[in-house]
Amino acid sequence: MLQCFHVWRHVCRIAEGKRCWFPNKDMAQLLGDLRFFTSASDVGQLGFCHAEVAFVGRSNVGKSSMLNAIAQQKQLARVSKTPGRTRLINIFVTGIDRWVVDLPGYGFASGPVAERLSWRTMIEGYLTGRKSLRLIFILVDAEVGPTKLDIQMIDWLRDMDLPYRVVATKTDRVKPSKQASQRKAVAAKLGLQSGDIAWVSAVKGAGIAEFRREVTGILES
Ligand SMILES: Nc1nc2c(ncn2[C@@H]2O[C@H](COP(=O)(O)OP(=O)(O)O)[C@@H](O)[C@H]2O)c(=O)[nH]1
Ligand SMILES: [Mg+2]
Repeated sequence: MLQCFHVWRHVCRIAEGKRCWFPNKDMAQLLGDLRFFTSASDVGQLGFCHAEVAFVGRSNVGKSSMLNAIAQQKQLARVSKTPGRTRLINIFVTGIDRWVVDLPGYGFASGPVAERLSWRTMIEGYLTGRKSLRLIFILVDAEVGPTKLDIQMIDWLRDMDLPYRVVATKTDRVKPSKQASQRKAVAAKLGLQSGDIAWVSAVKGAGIAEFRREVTGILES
């Protein structure tokens, strides 16, 4: 009986014109099923997908930890730590064609100028070159607040009219008594309200369930 219900809902969704490859009961598992798909250095190497979200932020901001937390897998983003892959666009896939894209971190101090330029070309090419890119999550450190490079990146996203959302990471490092005021301060530095930014800790799990739902919702659409 339950199975019939799921099949019926699935058929209805297709009839509504929403491309949906999974029966509804599997939707909750969407991020849990994430697996490494491929790496690329040029947006032109990437094929079609239905929907993708990207994660960007400075090196060490907690991107890999965040990916592992939302996938509820300990080692998923380890892949991107393989030498040679850390400065590439890393694609994780779930379902048939829903992607979570891990972009190389910025702000590595001592890289040669040519390397930094090629990083910029690669990232900007990717961020402006994907029709299926629904949202860019830009991670900032909750305790440190947005750095100069974070602000540059956000200004650029705004100039390019790209859809983004700020995610403050490592919120466990902010004292409980300062959580609300620090969230407000981080948001204000970017001209935003507290509620406009996600506030999460991959280590303590705070805010992760909510953030997971947010990412799942985007990939499902
Ligand atoms: N306290 C705390 N540390 C974190 C958190 N997330 C990541 N870290 C630490 O920050 C460092 C960099 O994390 P990583 O995920 O590799 O950052 P990435 O370079 O942006 O991928 C590691 O030592 C992590 O253990 C968090 O939520 N809380
Ligand atoms: Mg990483």
